Amino acid sequence: MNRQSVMSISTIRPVIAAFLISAGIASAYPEFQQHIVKSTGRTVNCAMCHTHSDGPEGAAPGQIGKLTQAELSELGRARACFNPGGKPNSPILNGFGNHIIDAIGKTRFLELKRDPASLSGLLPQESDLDHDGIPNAVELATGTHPLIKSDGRPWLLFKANVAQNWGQILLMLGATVFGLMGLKHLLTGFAIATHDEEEH
Ligand SMILES: [Ca+2]
Repeated sequence: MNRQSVMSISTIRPVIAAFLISAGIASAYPEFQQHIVKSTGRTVNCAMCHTHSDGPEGAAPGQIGKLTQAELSELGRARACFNPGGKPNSPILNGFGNHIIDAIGKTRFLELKRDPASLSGLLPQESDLDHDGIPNAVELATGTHPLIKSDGRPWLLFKANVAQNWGQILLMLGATVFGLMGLKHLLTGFAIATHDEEEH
């Protein structure tokens, strides 16, 4: 790539970014964040779905003003994922944000701005991106982060841990019960032996 090409890309990139921002194309959708905060009482920022915690607008890494030409192309492709199954890879969205658009499509997502409470019910109910045992849809509804394994409602994490490790838990319980039974028999045998010695 020659110097002229580099200069032309660096010249065009802010223009494209400014256009996307001014057109509302790169904007976050606060309706969803506001609903989660209101319904769960938890503090949730843009990082639940976006690459940057302050949202897509700005010039920091992960924000629209910092995107490379290739990332702008990916953003454009992601924007066109109006129907489910488009496999978007938007650079301003994180794995969960892209998962949402892939699952329900951009058109349905935008419709849900008027009914953000319905979003969790439309996501794949079994999908669990961080493998903590709590499905993404439940994490969204309870205000925890679907990509952070350690972030989950304690009771839900406890239930998920029990469900994932019930085999080991049964083995430990069994070993404990048999251990106590063995100790009981040992003590009983010791008591009998002691009693016999005293009689003789
Ligand atoms: Ca999870």
